[in-house]
Amino acid sequence: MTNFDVHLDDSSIKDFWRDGFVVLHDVINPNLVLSMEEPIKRAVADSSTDLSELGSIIAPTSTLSDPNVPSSECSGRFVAGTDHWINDRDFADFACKSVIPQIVAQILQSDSVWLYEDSVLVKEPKTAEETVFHQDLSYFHVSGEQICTVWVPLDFSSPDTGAIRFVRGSHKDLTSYRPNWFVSDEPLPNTEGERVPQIPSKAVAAPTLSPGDLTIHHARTLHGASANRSTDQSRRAISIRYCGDDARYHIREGAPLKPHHETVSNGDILTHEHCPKVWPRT
Ligand SMILES: O=C(O)CCC(=O)C(=O)O
Repeated sequence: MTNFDVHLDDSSIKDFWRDGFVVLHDVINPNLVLSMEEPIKRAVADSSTDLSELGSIIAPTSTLSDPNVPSSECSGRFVAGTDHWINDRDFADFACKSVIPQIVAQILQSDSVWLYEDSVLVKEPKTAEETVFHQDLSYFHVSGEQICTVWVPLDFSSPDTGAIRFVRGSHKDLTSYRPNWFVSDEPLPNTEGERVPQIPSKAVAAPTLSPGDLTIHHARTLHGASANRSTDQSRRAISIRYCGDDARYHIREGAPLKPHHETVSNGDILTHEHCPKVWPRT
């Protein structure tokens, strides 16, 4: 029997499987979360050169600001990148050695957990771009039920300041939705599936979060995030994607590939060094 430092109650596990997401308040030491401020600054400083190499699919924000909002009120950038853990020890420790993998093992009800990727997602103050609704699974070259994303905010985040939001129960819909450009609902070229439909606002849950809280959503759950209307507060988040026992490689036409995906076949278990086992701890 694996020993857990953090014991989640059954209701959190039930919430995840019923709603497709769970909100966990005060589950991780806020000082640990805030210790990622400097690594995030490094990642953002590198982003002008690294985004394309890292396979970011964020479209350039300058072309996307809401035409109905005066430009003085939408001067912020939405900066994002992926796979920071591969070259930065702080990100690797956070994704692989913190309390997060064991929380994920409990939520996914999985004996083992593998890291799929991490990402940094910063919406500066006055960022007009919303993160449009999408389904993570359509970007991932894996399939299975035990696949999730953990979203860890470094700032207070509310619907006014760029909080993540979820379409309750949407993980039960087995439709494959085409991946989009994240800030535009235009699907990525050559991808398979349906376009993400219009989402009625009453289906959306938008939690308010502080450092120390996190959310976990199922890879099929439709989700997005609001604009950051704050004039002085960034919305910084680290998002980490994990797989459990039943996940297998499944290459999806048109979705961004990582180099090691060229070396795997559909149905393979996740054994690659760029998809390391992070739970149980070795
Ligand atoms: O932080 C955001 O704006 C969106 C996050 C997201 O969609 C994700 O982490 O899967």
